[in-house]
Amino acid sequence: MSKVLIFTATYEEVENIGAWIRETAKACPDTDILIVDDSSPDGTGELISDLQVAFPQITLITRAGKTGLNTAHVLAMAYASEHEYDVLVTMDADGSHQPRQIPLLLERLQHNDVDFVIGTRSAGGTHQAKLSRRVLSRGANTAARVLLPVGITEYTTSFRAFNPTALDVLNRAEFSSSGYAFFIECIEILHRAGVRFAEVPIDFMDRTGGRSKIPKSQIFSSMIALVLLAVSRRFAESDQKATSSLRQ
Ligand SMILES: Nc1nc2c(ncn2[C@@H]2O[C@H](COP(=O)(O)OP(=O)(O)OP(=O)(O)O)[C@@H](O)[C@H]2O)c(=O)[nH]1
Ligand SMILES: [Mg+2]
Repeated sequence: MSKVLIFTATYEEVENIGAWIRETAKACPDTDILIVDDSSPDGTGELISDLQVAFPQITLITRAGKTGLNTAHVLAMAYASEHEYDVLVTMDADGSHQPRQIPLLLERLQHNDVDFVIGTRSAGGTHQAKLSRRVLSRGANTAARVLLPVGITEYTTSFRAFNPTALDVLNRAEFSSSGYAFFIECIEILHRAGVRFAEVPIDFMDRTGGRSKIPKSQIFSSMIALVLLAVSRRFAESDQKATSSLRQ
């Protein structure tokens, strides 16, 4: 039996977190849940604390203030390794990722021929969010596929499952990007380390309630970060070629 940890980060998700907890506990009973809340002013943390009575499998880590989604994910990866989980599942808590689809990712990872699984909104998955969001996701994923090909269709969504091999790689990594680009950089780091990938189709929805926390300025900064990652890959590849021709 694998020891699984399901993680989400919250900032002002009081309208969504109750449903997320109930649906996650229903989809994966007896599975531990980690939530990192950044002292949401809307009372998300207090609601999670109340729900811990009915759902004792929840660990809540409260940070002093809004510190970013990327650092919350870094914290969860370190936590999963330190507590010796066999699998870490990460996802958003706003209703975009469906807790009932967590078992799809777990089943794929349990075949043991891959170390990392990502839910894809292409290749059999669906993207049921509003048009502007679909255009944004499609644009970012197409650019990533062209600039950083790794054989998958999805780079940006945070609905993912990692085994300890993948977690070790990411826990040793030094990230250069934040925001959306952080999720692309994770894929690039895993790819360069030779980690084995798979994707499973998921159904992605618009957030159920509340509002987006990711500043729109991150769209531009993430595109720059993507280009920088692509340039760095080209340098790494030419370094490798130079080293192997010196050896011949
Ligand atoms: N702890 C923490 N969680 C965050 C932070 N920023 C975003 N989140 C959470 O990360 C998840 C994704 O953030 P969203 O605001 O939904 O970002 P998005 O999916 O790009 O935007 P939407 O279009 O509104 O869905 C949600 O569960 C947020 O509550 C943060 O700074 N700290
Ligand atoms: Mg969202």
